[in-house]
Amino acid sequence: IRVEADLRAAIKNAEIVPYYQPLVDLKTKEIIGFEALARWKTASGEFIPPNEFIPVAEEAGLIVDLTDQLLRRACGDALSWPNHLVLSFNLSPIQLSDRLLGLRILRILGDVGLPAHRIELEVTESAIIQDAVTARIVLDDLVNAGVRIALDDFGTGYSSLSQLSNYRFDKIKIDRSFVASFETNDKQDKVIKAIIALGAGLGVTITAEGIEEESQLQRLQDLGCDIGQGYLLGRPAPAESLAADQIGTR
Ligand code: G
Ligand code: G
Ligand code: MN
Ligand code: NA
Repeated sequence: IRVEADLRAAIKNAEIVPYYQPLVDLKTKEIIGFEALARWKTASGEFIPPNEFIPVAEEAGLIVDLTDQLLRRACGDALSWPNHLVLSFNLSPIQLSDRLLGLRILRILGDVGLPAHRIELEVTESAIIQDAVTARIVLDDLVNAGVRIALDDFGTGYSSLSQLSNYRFDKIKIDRSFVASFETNDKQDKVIKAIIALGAGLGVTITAEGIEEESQLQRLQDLGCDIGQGYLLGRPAPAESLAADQIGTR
């Protein structure tokens, strides 16, 4: 556990940066965008994962500054990509109970000059349930401006299908725990199949996370899953190492 002072310094020195993992269209195999994943590289070269420092940032009241910095940087990086590529950015549950969040995000987009339709925000169901009134205000601000919303980690936690009919999501991301076990578990396969059917019925794009094996990719393609993400398709990488063939037109 890092102390608040370390984190404060890391933010001040911009030691926490977004890495990018490709999101791939499973029909065409084209990259359609990247998910930004925060990475803290300390002066000693050690990597601290977001699961460790995001909660500390939230408790120490540093999440607003950290998010501001990461989002500005990610939007700046996305500006240098071809226009059709989308930037996907994670929001943690506590952030959705801040009713100024939407306006702050829109201000950053405006400052950087990234059009709202090029960004997608990943939220979880539990985040929406925690403070439903505020979450709706925030999401409305964003959606009205043209930002897209993805429901992340779908199927885990206190998931409630009511969120799907209460709010208009553009995308559902099937949690990687389903993908990890679905070939060896026939019921899991049926669950994934049902989620894909749900997406088709609602007109919502389905992304499968955590694809590590060729056989998983093949099965997801057979089931008609729209988008894939995972180590097999590409690991999270720093902006400067996104290869020209990744962000170029292929
Ligand atoms: O990249 P990794 O699998 O270690 O990410 C772990 C968790 O941290 C994931 O749940 C991811 O959504 C979250 N995360 C990654 N980057 C960010 C970020 O910039 N902001 C927030 N709030 N969460 C993030
Ligand atoms: O909660 P969220 O879906 O935002 O977190 C995504 C996390 O999953 C990131 O920490 C990312 O590094 C991780 N991840 C991405 N692809 C794979 C994969 O193929 N296998 C595993 N185990 N983790 C992955
Ligand atoms: Mn995510
Ligand atoms: Na997820």
